[in-house]
Parts: sequence; structure tokens; C-alpha cells
Amino acid sequence: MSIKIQTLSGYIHEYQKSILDPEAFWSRVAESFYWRKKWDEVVEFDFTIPDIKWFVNGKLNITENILERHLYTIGDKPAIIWEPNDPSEAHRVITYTDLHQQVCRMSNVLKSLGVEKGDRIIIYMPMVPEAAVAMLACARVGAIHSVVFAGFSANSLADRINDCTAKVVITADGGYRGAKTTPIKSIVDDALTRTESIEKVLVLKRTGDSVNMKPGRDIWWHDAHEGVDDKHKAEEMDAEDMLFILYTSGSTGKPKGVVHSCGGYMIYSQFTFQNVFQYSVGDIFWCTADVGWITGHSYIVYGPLLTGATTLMFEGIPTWPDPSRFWEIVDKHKVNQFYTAPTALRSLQAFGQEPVLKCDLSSLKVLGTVGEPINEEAWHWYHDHVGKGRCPIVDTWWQTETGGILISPIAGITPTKPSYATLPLPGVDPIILDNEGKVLKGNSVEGNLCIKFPWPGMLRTTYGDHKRCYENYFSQFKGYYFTGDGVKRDEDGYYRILGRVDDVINVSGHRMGTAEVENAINEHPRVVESAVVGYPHEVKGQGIYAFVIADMSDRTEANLKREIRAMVNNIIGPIAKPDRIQVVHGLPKTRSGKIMRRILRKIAQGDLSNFGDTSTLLDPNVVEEIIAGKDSALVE
Ligand code: 7RM
Repeated sequence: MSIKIQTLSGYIHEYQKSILDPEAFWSRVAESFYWRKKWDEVVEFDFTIPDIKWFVNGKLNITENILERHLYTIGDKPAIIWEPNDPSEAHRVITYTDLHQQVCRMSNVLKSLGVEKGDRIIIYMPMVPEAAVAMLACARVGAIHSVVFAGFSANSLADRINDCTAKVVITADGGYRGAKTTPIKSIVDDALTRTESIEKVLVLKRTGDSVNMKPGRDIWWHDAHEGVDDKHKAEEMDAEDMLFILYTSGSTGKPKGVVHSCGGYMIYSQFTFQNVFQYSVGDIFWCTADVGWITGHSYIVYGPLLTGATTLMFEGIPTWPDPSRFWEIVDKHKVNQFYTAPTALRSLQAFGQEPVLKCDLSSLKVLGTVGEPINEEAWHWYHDHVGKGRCPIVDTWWQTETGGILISPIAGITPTKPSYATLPLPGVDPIILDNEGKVLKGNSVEGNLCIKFPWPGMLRTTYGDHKRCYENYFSQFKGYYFTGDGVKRDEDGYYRILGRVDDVINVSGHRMGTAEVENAINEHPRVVESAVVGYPHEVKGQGIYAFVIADMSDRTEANLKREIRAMVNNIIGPIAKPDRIQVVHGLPKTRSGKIMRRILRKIAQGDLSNFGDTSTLLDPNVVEEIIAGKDSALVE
């Protein structure tokens, strides 16, 4: 299947070839998939628009490459192993044959609800196999899915529904996460009071909690499936037709809908999965992400299933019922590759060695991390105690926009280095530019990370607003894709990601725009203005620090802070609640009224040594006042 790099010299060889002749390289990768019709051109692109097309005029359906292609060879092999939140509930095993039947039946259900090729469907579900079935059924009928993380608020859900004018929501009555139950359906009901496009809501029964079902609009999943045929012929899709939209935060207030296409995403998610994790037949792969994030799309669902792999899906959280839950699952299902986020590792590290040392973990071969820079301490803990010194760690750098991993070790084949994503995958050409746009060649350089040549998994547009796609990613450095990340290339040529250079923060591996959080805070009737920055947080990577100017005439500070946190919780969701809030009288601004975030970031970090040039400040006294009040910031 596809190209599998097996040796270090193989990597070097393929890498060089892929950069010299990307078209030959990617067409060789694409050859191993099932196409209804082969492409005319491998790639056509112009980054100045941007206009990016891969496998031009190729026809396919991604689900035929997941289901039909594997039926006769590995039909009875597990496609999905599902581990429930509660360890006393039975796990489920879904074979490729089962998955084929379930996806076909669901495809017929979608057709019966009036879904047509090109329609947008929102999936707002807990981590159950039906979420993957729903995604694949959308792909099969040619509908564009947009999965919304079930931790987002009704308001965030409504915004996404409205942005893509979705026709159907697929959801569940509720969801389990640790000791908590989330009333998912009632959040949907709330969201739908602010939307107009939704015609049908399909509701899976998971918790059995009572829910309101609106006649004519809401249908139970099991009722809709009653008597429905499990044969379905997949819709023929153009390689460049949209496969899905996934909303992600940027430096502006409103999340943008990143669009991925059928052909390129298929090739890229599969190629990177197989190579980075060195998946072999029979292995059990476990990615702990939620399907609501890109990591879940590419490395729980599409990459593994396109490879014919067994993918483990976990409904719960790392610390419930106790902090050995992850490691007990590894032992129970004999997991071979384990992929998680640094924040999860740091939260587990805090419970000490006992929960991990009591587990065997000898099935593990490869460990992976994603979502944020991994600090050396967490890297060593992962390496020594989880991997028992035997397993390579792949620190995978990529983004919602890139569709799959771009810079990462190839497990057991290319070198690893703590806190380094190391080397680009074949077909990926990273370039470092200084702020003036000058290319920094050679080693021991630091600057803005850009990519020079397109790769099949890259975004094509931002839904409904192509200009925004250009402005966000292609306007700063002409002719390059700009990642928004800072990077260092060390003396050996290895890449180390330094974090965002824009107004995006990364909290527990979740991307958040500071403007997005500010907008939510500013909804509070007593708030006059706010400025949000990130600061180093032991477990979350970055915490959220909000400086707020407010009318305090009828509130105590404690009440105001509580209300602000509740406000942000309602508008965005719990992941965006500020960790620290400081009430201030003024914000450091330039004479033109721009907030000097650089100064606020330094104060939030507790670095009061050198604020750089403050001569452009409108009122330098503001800074003194903020420093003096620093200890009043709420800490939770
Ligand atoms: C996959 C994902 C993307 C941002 C990205 C980086 C940061 C991701 C790493 C990382 C250092 C890593 N998509 N990031 N992986 N930073 N090392 N291995 O996370 O769209 O949600 O976030 O996350 O800043 O730009 S994402």
C-alpha cells in the first residue's frame, strides 16, 4: 500500500526525489488508491490567489477506499475498537464488514432525509463509533461534514451551522466524559433557536436521558435506521470536491471553516499515517484525540481506515475513574502505537509514577505527540515510563490547515530529539523567513515557518470566504504558505517549533484566538475593554490571562470575574475560560490606539525585566499600575 519508508537511507532518497519531482512522487503514492477515473494532471497551483488543485479531474469516493477495497481481504478484521467511558461497560469491536454495512445503511438514511451531494451536515456527537459512521456516510453520499467538538457551547455551534448553512445535525441525547454527563441534545435545541437552515436532526441514543424531540424535525437514529437497506453505491466525487469543513480559530474574532478536498486529503492522511507511525498489519493504533479536532479526523478515522488498520476510539478522559485509565486500555487492547497530546501527559505526570508503573505496556512500539510543543521533562517522562525506554517518540507538527503531519520523525527510522519535530516528511519543503520576508538559508536560523510547495492534504479555501484564506495564509510572504508558527532550524538541520507568532494561543493543545476570547468577555455589560494574552501554564502549556477594564460600581471583583468566566463558557465553551483575570484602569496603548500586547504578555509571564521600547506608549503609568495589581489576577 502506498509508499512505506523502511530505512534511513530510504527516507533520504525519497525525500530528495520528492523535492526534485513532487508530481512524480505524489502520483506514485496516489496510484495505490482506487480511482473511478485517473487524474489528468497531478497538481496545478498558484499561491498568489490561492488556487490549488491536486489530481485534476480524478474521480473517486474516499469510502470506497476504506470499505469496498478492504472487504474481501480484511473484512473480518477489526476496523474500530471502541472503549467506553466507564470501564465496566463492554467494549465494542466493529469489523470492516460491519463498518461497510453501517455506513451504507446510514448513507441510505441520509438520502431518506433529503441529503444531496454538496449539502453541509453538522456532526455534534460524543466519542462513539456512530460519529465515525456519520462522517463516512456523509463522505459516501457526497455531503460535506463539519464535526463540531461536543465541548463547544450552543452559541459556537449556532455560529458554525449558520456559517456553512447546514441542512442536518447529527447528534446524541447526551455524552459521558469522566464522571460527567453532557446534555448534548439540549445544547443543540438551544443552538437551533438561532439558526434557520436546519431541516432535520438525527439523534443517537447514548445516555438514555430524556430529551425533547421536535415533531417533524427530530428523528431518533434507531427509528431512522429501521428497515433501511444496507446496500449503497457511493457517489462519484471529483478529487477537488469538498470532503469536509472544520472550524478553527485564527487571529480574528470569528473561527474560519477550513476546507479539505476528497482526493488530496485521502492520499495525504493515509501516507502520513502509515509512514510516521510505521503501522504494520495487525497492529492496534490508538489516537486519544476527539473526532471534533483535525487529529481525530486524520488519525482516528481517515488515515487508519484508509490503511486497513485497527483504530481504537476512546469515549472517556485520562483521569477517570483514575489516572491509570490510559495505561489500562493499552494493556487491555494490546495497543501498539499510542498518540496523545503533551497536556494529557503533563496532567498524568502530576499523579506520579505509580499509575503507569503498575501497567505492563509491553505491547507499545511507537509513541506520538501532537498539538503543542512538548517540553523536555514531559518528553523524558513519556519516553522512560510509558515507553520504558524502548519506543521512539514521534513529535508530529501540523495544523488543521495542513490536513496531516508535515514535520515529524518517522518512527524508528529517522532520529528523534526531545522537543524537536525534527525533519520534514517527503513532499514537504519548509522555508524559514525573517520578518522582512528574506529567506534564511542554512542551519542555526530562526524565523517564520513557511512551506514552499503545495502538498495534497493542504486546505483549499476557507468556507464562504476565499479572500480570508488568501489573507490568512498567503499574503504575508508572497508565494509561500505561512503557518503562523515560529521555528528554529538547529545546527544539525532539525526543526523545533517555537509556538505561534500571531494572536493565537494554544491551551491544552486547543487553538484559540485572543480576539475570540476578548469578544466573549466584552459581551459582559460592565466590561469596557479587554485584552487577552497567553502565559506559560504547567499543565495546559498556555493559560489564558485577561486584562479587563470594567465599570465596578455595582459589582465586587470576585463576582465580576465569576460572571466573566461564565460568559466565556456560554459563548465559546469551557476550554476558553480565562485562568486569570485582572481588573485594570487602562491598557498599554500606542498613540494610534493599538494595544501593546508584547508588554501584557511579559507581565502575564511574570517577566518584568525589560519591556523594550515603551516610548510610543500613550500613558506609561498604565504599565506601572498593571504590574502593581498583578497579584490580584484570579488563579484557579
Ligand atoms: C494538529 C493540530 C495547530 C497549531 C500549530 C502549532 C501547534 C501542533 C505541534 C505544535 C509544536 C508540535 N492542529 N502544534 N503540533 N507545536 N509541536 N508537534 O494541533 O490546528 O489545532 O493546531 O498547534 O502552533 O500551528 S491545530
